[in-house]
Amino acid sequence: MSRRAAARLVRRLGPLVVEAPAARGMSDTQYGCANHTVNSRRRFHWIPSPQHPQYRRRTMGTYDAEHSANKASEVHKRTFGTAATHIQRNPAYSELNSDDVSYFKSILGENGVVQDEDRLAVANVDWMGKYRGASQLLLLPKSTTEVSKILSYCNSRRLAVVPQGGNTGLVGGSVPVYDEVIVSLAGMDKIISFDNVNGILTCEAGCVLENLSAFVENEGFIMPLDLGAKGSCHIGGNISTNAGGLRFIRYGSLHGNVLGLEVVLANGTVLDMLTTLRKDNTGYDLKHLFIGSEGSLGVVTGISVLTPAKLPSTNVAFLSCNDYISCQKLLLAARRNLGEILSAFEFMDDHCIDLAMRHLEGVQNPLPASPYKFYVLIETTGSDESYDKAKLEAFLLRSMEDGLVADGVIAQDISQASNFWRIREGISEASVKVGAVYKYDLSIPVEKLYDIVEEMRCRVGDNAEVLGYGHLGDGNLHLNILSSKYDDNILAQIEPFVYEWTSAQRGSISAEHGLGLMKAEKIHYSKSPEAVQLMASIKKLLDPNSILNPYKVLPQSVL
Ligand code: FAD
Ligand code: 2HG
Ligand code: ZN
Repeated sequence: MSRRAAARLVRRLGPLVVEAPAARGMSDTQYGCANHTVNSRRRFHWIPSPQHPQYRRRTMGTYDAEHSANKASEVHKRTFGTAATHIQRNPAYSELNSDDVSYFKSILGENGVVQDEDRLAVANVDWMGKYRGASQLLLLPKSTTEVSKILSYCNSRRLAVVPQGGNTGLVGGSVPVYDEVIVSLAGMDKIISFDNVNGILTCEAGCVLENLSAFVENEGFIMPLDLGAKGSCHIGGNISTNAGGLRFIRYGSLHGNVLGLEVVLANGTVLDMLTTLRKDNTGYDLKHLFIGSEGSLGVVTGISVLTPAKLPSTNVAFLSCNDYISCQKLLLAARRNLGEILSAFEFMDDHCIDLAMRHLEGVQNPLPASPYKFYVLIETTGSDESYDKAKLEAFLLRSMEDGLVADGVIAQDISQASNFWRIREGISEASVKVGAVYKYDLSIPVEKLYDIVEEMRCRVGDNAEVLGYGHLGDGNLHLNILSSKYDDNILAQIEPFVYEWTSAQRGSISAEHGLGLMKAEKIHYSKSPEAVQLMASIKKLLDPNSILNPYKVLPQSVL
């Protein structure tokens, strides 16, 4: 080990006061344990969403076509997501009338039927303030039976429906395009049971992820997924988007962790697949059709999910690297040397750090203002405090010695760990503060993953700022392109190039956010015509009147 490298790491390992825990509303017992090991996962924090009046005020007006979206019969020109897509309202759908509203009141009561303009305005716009519909009705069922009655009625009347969870989706899937009835699962937020021997949670679809995390942590378990939107997103929304997030590298996909689902089909049929069995090979495993189908095949009402045991020792390191090749080598080294305790490997470029420092309140760069181009957040979670910490420290020293890590710091308490995570998780939030943001969520082989960021920088020049970050351990890049307002010329620099480039690498144009409205017409960049055709057949079988989440996921031409 070079003496310089060792000296730097030791310096960084010294106390680094970011913020007193009390100042962030934490009790002393929540953090700080022997040997500086962070004993708990990072703290939850609130992510402003458009539901919040403060946020709404700020985001309104970023969408250039917003005023034209108010009449059900207009053609929408979406100039942000996909090059000037024109979407025609499908005239086969009925328009809502007063008899419909009376029927919904008869099954849901007055409180379950929302026509109030302010509440509708919130439900009609997505988290980024980018996609806006013109629904006149928001329904709030409280049970599976009520969901079933709503869908059975909508199907017979041919009223289009958009299922909505926490409305944090990033591809325009959770809001209406025209006048679709919004069916929110927010009223279905009960935990049904928890098996604390096997760690199996059964709950309703409208439970907020953060609340479920708090519940299972109290029982000595953790949710298998975690993401920056945890304070608002619902588990039903997570399943419907097959959300990946920050624990994917350790616990894998929801396809592996979800044990059972209850789903209401378009015609109101309740499909009870809410099993809690670990193994069940009786016929086709139908739940997988609904995981990631973005509300286009059915409404998820109940979930059973496997929760891993909560382990006592967590460590978080924030590191800088001089170049992207070092990040790649570090990932390989982390897999080899941290193996069983590695629980996150996230990367950000220097543009992300600058943005986070500019827009996230109370956040500090753990490393001195530096010329470094890349930053990596590594988390380990294990069962032996001293062993885990020693292992991480040895790994970091070796990585510095090998020149993979330029500088780094290990969190000394939960407040510091929380600050490190806040930077990574807050990039998305910071990105929407700039004005306009074009978001791409790509799966690309790790060795090529940063090439597109650099190419995109050359393409857009000074017209926009390009950020590259994401779940490096999963080969998932978040490419964000920021400008002060949505602009067709910028969009023309980005699309279709970004899709063509990704397709040429045999990557995916949606690693984890889904296709929604933004990429419904782009699926062919990642799927063969035969696969798309089979998807269309499944859609027609399960939803022959196409009432569920129209204009989303699949191209109009195949439906
Ligand atoms: P919504 O946004 O309400 O809906 C998303 C889609 O699912 C829509 O198509 C909707 O129709 C459908 N849907 C919702 N509920 C149901 C239901 N019960 N039945 C049928 N269909 C339904 N995603 C990741 O994968 N990884 C991340 O790390 C990540 N981080 C994020 C961080 C931030 C700050 C934000 C704003 C978003 C992030 N996302 C991430 C996007 C992600 O898709 C969502 O946050 C989340 O999974 C969506 O849940 P939701 O309840 O908000 O669903
Ligand atoms: C994340 O990993 C999310 O932070 C959001 O998936 C990414 O906003 C984005 O582009
Ligand atoms: Zn992500």
